[in-house]
Amino acid sequence: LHRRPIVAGNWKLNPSTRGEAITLLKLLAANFINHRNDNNNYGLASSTLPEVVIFPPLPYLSDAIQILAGSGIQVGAQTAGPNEKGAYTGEIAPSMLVSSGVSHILLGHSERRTLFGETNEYINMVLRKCLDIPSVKVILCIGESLSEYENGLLETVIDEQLRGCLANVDAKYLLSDRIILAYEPVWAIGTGLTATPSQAQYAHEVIRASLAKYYGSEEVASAVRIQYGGSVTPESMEALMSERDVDGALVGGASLNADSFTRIFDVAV
Ligand code: G2H
Repeated sequence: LHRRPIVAGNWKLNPSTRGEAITLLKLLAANFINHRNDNNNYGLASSTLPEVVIFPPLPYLSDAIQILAGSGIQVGAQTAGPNEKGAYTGEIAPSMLVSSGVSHILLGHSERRTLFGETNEYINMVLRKCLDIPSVKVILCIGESLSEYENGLLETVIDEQLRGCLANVDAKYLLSDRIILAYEPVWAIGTGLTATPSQAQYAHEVIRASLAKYYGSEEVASAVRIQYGGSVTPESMEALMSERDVDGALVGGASLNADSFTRIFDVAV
């Protein structure tokens, strides 16, 4: 079974100014346009290349969409809320993002869970709103904390997160690639501690086993793409990608440097 690799850059709350964002976007666009030309020269069709998405802060989305047009890099939003319109000051609706040109929405990142109180139930509510909109893809993040990991709770936590976030979500959304999962062990995020490739592989197997049980379908479990996230660098990417159940990476820190992000993509090609 072939699952197309997916490499995503999560800029988080960076960079501080629009000027810096535009500089980074232009560097990315130049790198990827060159790459596409090289790959075309090697006879690689763009549909066989890994999917690439970047998630800049909301104020930079329209610059990103404009500057990256034609580069093959798609643009996503780092979060969204569960409401569609009305008196919800400060909120952002999934439909607003999609009608502004966003192709992917990141949900349930551990920073949203731990710093902003997002629960599995809340994430499930937003996820279902996103799935009502045709075509937008959701990258759903899950992963255990250090104390959960040390207490042998990885399997339990992953199962609970999947059941909670995917409650009343039809298997068709996983089969049709509208939902991509990102496994991010919280202890490896921004800490420089990457999970070893075999730790990542094991967790991805646990995720597929949970999905198979929950949906009663091996097909669902093997169709869904699972990215690894947590201090991924060009150096750590190769061994991670060689694991059978690792289908790409969700990259934070290293996505803020155009050359590092391009090198990470290259490993996934
Ligand atoms: C994990 C990851 C991207 P980093 O949060 O989502 O960030 O690569 O900086 O650990």
